[in-house]
Formats: sequence, C-alpha cells, structure tokens
Amino acid sequence: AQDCQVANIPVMQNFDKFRYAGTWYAVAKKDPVGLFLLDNIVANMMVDQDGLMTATAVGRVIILNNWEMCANMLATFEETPDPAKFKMKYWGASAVLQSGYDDHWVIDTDYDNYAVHYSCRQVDYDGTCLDGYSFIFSRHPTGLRPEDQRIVTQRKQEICLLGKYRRVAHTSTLQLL
Ligand code: AZE
Repeated sequence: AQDCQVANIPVMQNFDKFRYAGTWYAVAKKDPVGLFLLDNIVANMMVDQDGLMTATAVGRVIILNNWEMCANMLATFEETPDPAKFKMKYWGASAVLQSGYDDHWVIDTDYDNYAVHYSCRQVDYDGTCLDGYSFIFSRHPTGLRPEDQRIVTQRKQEICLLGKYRRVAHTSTLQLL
C-alpha cells in the first residue's frame, strides 16, 4: 500500500493469536497526538481457553503537571473478519490513566523475534492516516536481531511510517512484568 491508504495497508497473513501470545518489548514507537507511553514499554499478550485475547501493558508516562508514573494498562480484543485486525478496548489500572478503543493491527511477525503493530485512530478525508501510532516489538529486551531489522524497515515503509519512529529505551530498574 505505497498509496498510504489505511484500507490498503497489508497485514499479517494467516495470523495466529496463540503464537503471538507472551511477552513483547517495544523497541521503537511512532507516537499519536496527545499523551502516550514514553519508554520501558512491555506488553504481555494472552489467549484464554475460549480464544479471547487479552493483554496487559506497562510503560512510563507523564500525566498532568509533569507527574511521572508507571502506567499499568489492561486490554481486551475483539476479532474482526481479518484475523490480523483487532479492536482493542483498553483502560488503565488507575483512573488517571488513559482508556480507549483503538485498532490493533498486526502488520507482520515471525512470532519468535519481532512484531510490527499499527493503529490508525483517525482516517483523513483522502483515506490516509491522520492520527495513529505504531509499535515495533521484540521478544528480546535488547532489541531486534540484525536479520529482523531489514524486514522491519521494509514494513515501516509499507505502512508509510518510515522515519517516524523513536527508539524505546528499557532502563527501568524495576521488574515491570
Ligand atoms: C499496547 C498493546 C498491549 C495492550 C495495550 C497497548 C496500548 C496502551 C496504550 C496506553 C496509553 C496510556 C496512556 C496513559 C496516560 C498497544 C501496547 C493496552 C496506548 C497514554
């Protein structure tokens, strides 16, 4: 989808939510407008016996008047006709945190090393994304393996976000998950 139409963005084929389960470290992110997770972002995806996908996520945030805190987030996922495209209902363990209902698309993953996530919050009149966010996840807190970097760069380009990412630091001395 080099035309950058949200509707044409290619997602993971034959997505397997059971293999997607487990811990993912955000190694890079493209921010949306407004408040967002800053760093030390770790997501833990789960699938229960009924096949319902849920997640927890943590990350450092700064809310209101420069108040820094660890965001403990929870999410449930609704399936759509495309197995790689979910609707994510999410909320904070604390009421001061953000809650919402976002797309959660899996663009690509090998399940064992990397995953490229995408969420467009607002589609523009021309069909491109006006406001959205994306995470590059790794199974390894140390980052992506060199052999995965090439694939991830290709995917960033296909979702029209090449050059829009910041690295996500993992510097917390706390065990987050
Ligand atoms: C995500 C995947 C796993 C579950 C969740 C995710 C997203 C969380 C946020 C949290 C924002 C919090 C803010 C607090 C002030 C995609 C990592 C819930 C977007 C801004």
